[in-house]
Amino acid sequence: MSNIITGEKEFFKGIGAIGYEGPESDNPFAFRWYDANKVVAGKTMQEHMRFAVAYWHSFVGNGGDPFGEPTHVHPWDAKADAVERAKDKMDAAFEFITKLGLTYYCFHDVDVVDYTNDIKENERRLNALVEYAKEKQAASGVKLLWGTANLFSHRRYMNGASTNPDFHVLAHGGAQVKAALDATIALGGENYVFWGGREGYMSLLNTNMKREQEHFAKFLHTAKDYARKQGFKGTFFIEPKPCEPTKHQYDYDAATVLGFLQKYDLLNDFKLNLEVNHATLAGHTFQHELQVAADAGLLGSIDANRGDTQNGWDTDQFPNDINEITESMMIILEAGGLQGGGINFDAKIRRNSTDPADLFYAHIGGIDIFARALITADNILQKSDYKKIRTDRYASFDGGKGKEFEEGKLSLEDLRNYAAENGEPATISGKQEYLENLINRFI
Ligand code: XLS
Ligand code: NI
Ligand code: NI
Repeated sequence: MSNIITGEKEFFKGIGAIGYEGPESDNPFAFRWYDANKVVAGKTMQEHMRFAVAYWHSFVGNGGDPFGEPTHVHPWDAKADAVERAKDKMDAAFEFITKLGLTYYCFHDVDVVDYTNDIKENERRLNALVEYAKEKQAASGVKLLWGTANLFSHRRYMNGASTNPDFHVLAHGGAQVKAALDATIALGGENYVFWGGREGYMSLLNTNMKREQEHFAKFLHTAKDYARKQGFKGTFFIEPKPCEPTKHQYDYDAATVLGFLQKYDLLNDFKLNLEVNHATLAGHTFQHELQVAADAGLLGSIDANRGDTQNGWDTDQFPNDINEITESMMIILEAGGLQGGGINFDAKIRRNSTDPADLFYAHIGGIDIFARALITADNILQKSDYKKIRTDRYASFDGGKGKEFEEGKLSLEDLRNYAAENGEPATISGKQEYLENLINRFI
């Protein structure tokens, strides 16, 4: 838990600390499942989840869409001076996070404070807010889960940042990453994220894909070497996403990034930050992405949200699908947890959710879904025959010729002879519906 801290002004008046009240509670300002200190599968809920509030969606996003002007007019955005305005925003952020009783936040450089086109002025602004954040963190116990740099909004990045065909633009990306790394390190940030928003292409006709990907890898090495030299011990995360804003992004999905990290010798320092809506845009389930990462030892962190099954873009809604999240928590538990990361709500309230309370409802719902899913997933793994059914499907490889095959002792002729001697295999059910029912039974 963190102490509630407000600035000179209270931004979320009338809403106090959100506490655990249990599933029977009808208080919309309470957790029904998330009980931070409750122990599940050997760890407290807080240790499992490490929930983080995303600065950009919660305190910067304004509800504007391609068809309409902002609908969220933030009271912390009033002051004329950029640094003073940013301090108000930080007051609001820490008030919100501490009222929810959470212990982490995440930001892009430009979320913390507005940037100009002057690198020195940007560094001055960010430094001022880093000093302010240090005080807020010390007073509240809230920590930085990860920092990152926004290398996709400014017009100079329209053709990418580290994959831009113009070296001058790449260098500007480097300047921003340096300052964001310095800020992350100064604040004791536990991880640093690279989401390649425009690292990809709109048209292959004007793109040298091989050269761009080599630049991307070189850029990551350069940033990583700098951070390590400054004493950064945390993990770097790559966040896959297949498309949007570019037509094709190089970090398409977990499997693609795994191949990239392997090819460019980045596996020692980088893991994956997986986002639900990015998985579905790539044509996968979130569970698939988690399993790919877990099997490669790269399951670092999560950006929690959900997409809309009727829409083909990143709607970043708050999670509320209990089946999806329960199956995800089963994979995370079986993998031994997230490596270094946590669960960051990369999700935004809808354009027409305009009450200050809506931001609370959204986070409370998302937090409770994960907490309930954690309990359910642990029950399924501990108390059902789920694991046994899956293990038994592969029993033919546990001994005899199947085992010899796994050990590389059989030739193609051996396979042929085994098949010829043993006739037609029996049909063996995959029991999918049984397992689907089992999940629902425990929910
Ligand atoms: C956008 C991404 C972004 C990253 C951080 O789709 O999810 O928010 O998480 O740059
Ligand atoms: Ni994200
Ligand atoms: Ni996203």
